[in-house]
Amino acid sequence: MNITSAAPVAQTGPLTDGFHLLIDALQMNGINTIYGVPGIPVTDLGRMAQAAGMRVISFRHEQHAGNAAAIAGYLTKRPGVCLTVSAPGFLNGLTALANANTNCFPMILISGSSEREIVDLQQGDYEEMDQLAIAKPLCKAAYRVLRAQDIGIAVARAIRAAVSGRPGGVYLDVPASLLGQAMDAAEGAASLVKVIDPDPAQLPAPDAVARALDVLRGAKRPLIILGKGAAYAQVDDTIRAFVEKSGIPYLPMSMAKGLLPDTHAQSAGAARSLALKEADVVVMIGARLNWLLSHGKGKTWGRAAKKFIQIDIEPKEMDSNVEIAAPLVGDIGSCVTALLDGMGDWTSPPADWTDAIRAKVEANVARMAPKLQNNNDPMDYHGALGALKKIIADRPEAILVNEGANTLDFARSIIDMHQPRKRLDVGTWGVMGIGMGFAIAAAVETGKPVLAVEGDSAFGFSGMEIETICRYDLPVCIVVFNNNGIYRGTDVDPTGRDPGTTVFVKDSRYDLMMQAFGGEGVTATNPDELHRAVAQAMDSGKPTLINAVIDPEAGTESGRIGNLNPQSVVSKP
Ligand code: ADP
Ligand code: TPW
Ligand code: MG
Repeated sequence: MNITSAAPVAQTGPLTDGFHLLIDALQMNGINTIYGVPGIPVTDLGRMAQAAGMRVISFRHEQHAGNAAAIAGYLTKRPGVCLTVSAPGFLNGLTALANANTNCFPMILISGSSEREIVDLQQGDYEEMDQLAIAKPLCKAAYRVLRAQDIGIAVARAIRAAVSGRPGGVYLDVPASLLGQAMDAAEGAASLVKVIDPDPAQLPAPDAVARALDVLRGAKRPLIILGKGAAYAQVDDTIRAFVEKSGIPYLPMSMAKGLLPDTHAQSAGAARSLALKEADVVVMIGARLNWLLSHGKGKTWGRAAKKFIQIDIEPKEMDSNVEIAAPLVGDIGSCVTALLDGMGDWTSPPADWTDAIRAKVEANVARMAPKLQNNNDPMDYHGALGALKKIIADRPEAILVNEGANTLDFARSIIDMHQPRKRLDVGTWGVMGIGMGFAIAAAVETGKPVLAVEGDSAFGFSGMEIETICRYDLPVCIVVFNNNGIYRGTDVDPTGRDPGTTVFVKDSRYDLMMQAFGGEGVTATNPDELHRAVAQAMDSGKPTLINAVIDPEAGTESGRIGNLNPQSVVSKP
C-alpha cells in the first residue's frame, strides 16, 4: 500500500477515480449490496456500482433505505450500506443510522456532500450542510474522505468501526469533488485495504468466568435472558448447548425469539412475569437492562434480591442500571464457550423452580389456545394472529417483520418463532417505520419469504416502499392490521370539528395501493380468509398486501406499554 503522498496523476497509464475506488473498496470487503436513493452527487455512483455487479436497491425515501441497510447488517454481521445525497437526503438517512446505532446494528451511511470550501464558509452551496458535525453525536464513528488515495483506508476504518466491539452505525462523508478525483489506476488499486479479522474475538478474563460460574452455582432460581446481541452473534449452537446443559429456564427478548425454538421445554416466554419476579440469579446474554427490562428493578423484578451475570462486549454496559455481580466482558461466542467449558458435571436447578415455570407456561398456553381459534368477523388480534401463527409454524424459515402497538405486542407473544434471526421488529426505540425497509432487506439478503405484520399506522410510515417491493419483485407479504387508527379506531374530537387525533379514514383499502404497482392486493375479514390469502402469497412469492379488517374496538392505548403515558392531573380527554 502506498498512500504517503498526494498521488500525482500519471500522464500515460490508465486512471481510476473516486467513484471506482469507493466501489472497489466495498467489493473487496465483501459488501455487494447498496441501499439508497440517487441524486447529486451520487447518481453515477449507483449506476457504476450496478455496472460493477453490485446489487443497488433504489428506495423512495432514504429512511427506509437506511433501515434496510441496518437490518442487513444485523442479519449478515457485515455492515449494511446506505447511500444518500447531501443535506436533506443525508438527514433522512440519519434517523435510520441513529436507530441502527441504538440497536447495535452495524451499518455505514455514505452520503454525498457539497463543496467543503463553500460549506465551511456558509456561502450557500447547493444542499449545503456540515454533515460530518451533525452525524458525529448520533453514531459510533464518523469520517470524511478528501483525497482519492484515502478511500481505501476510510472504507476499512468504517467497516471495522461498524462491526468490531459493540456493533453500530458509522457515517462516511463523501464530498462531490472526491468522487471525480482521478488517480493512477495501479496506485489506486494498491491503496485499497481488505480488512483482516474485522470483528476480532474478545476473550473474557478467566477470573471473570470463574466468578460468573460461582454465582451461577449458588442459584436456587436461575434465569437466562437472551437478547438480540445473542442472536446477532451467530453462535446459535453454543448458546443452545449452554442453555440445555445448564437446565436453566430462559426468556428471549423480542428479536432473540427463535434463537432456540419458542416451543423449547426450557422457554419461560409464557411465564415471563413469574420468571422475572422470582429469579434469584439472572444471566444476561446480549441484552441490556434498559426500559424493555424495567431497568432491572421495580415491581417487574419483585422484591427478592437479584444477582446479575452479564455477558456483553461493551464494558460500559456493566452496572448501567443495577449492580452486576459477575460482569463477563467479551464476545458472546467466547464467553458462553468459556462458561460451558467451566461447568464440569453440572447440576440442574432445583426442580421446584423449573417445575413452577413449566406449570405456568403450560397454564398460560392452554388459556390462550381457544382465543387464537376464534373466527370472528371483523377480526380481533387473537383470531387474526392465531391464523398467522400457523403460517409461521408451517414455514419456519420465513422472516417475520413486525411493527405497530397492539399489532406488535400481540404478535410478539402469540407467534412462535422456530429459527434464529427470523423476527425483526421495532427494537430498542420502539420506532415506527422500520417495516418496509426491514422487509426489503430481509428478502434481498436471505432470499427467504417475508411476512410483514403491520399496524395500519405503522405501515403508513414506510408504505410508499411497496412500489420498491413490486419493482424488485420481492417475496414479501404485507398484512396490514386495519383497525382504522393508532391503538383503536374509535377516538373522536370532543369539539366535533375534526377527526380524532388517533383515527384514520375508516375502512381504507390498503390492498388497492398494492394493486396500483402491479402487486396482489386482497381484503380479509376473518381468520380463515386471512390464513388462505397469506398462505397463497407466501407460497407464490408474489408481492402481496392483505388488508386485514380488525375490530376498531379491539386494541388498547399504546398496546402493552400504556403505563408509560404521562397522566394529566386536570382531565383525561
Ligand atoms: P435486546 O433489545 O434484545 O434486549 P439489546 O440491543 O438491548 O438487546 O442488547 C444487545 C447487547 O448485545 C448490546 O449491549 C451489545 O453490546 C451486545 N452485543 C452485540 N453483539 C455482541 C457480541 N458479538 N458479543 C457480545 N455482546 C454483543
Ligand atoms: C417514529 C408512536 C407508537 S405505536 C404507533 C405510534 C404512532 C402506531 C400504533 O398504531 P398501529 O397499531 O400501528 O395502527 P395498532 O394495532 O395498535 O392500531 N413515531 C415514531 N415511532 C413511534 N413509536 C411513534 C411515533 C407510536
Ligand atoms: Mg392500528
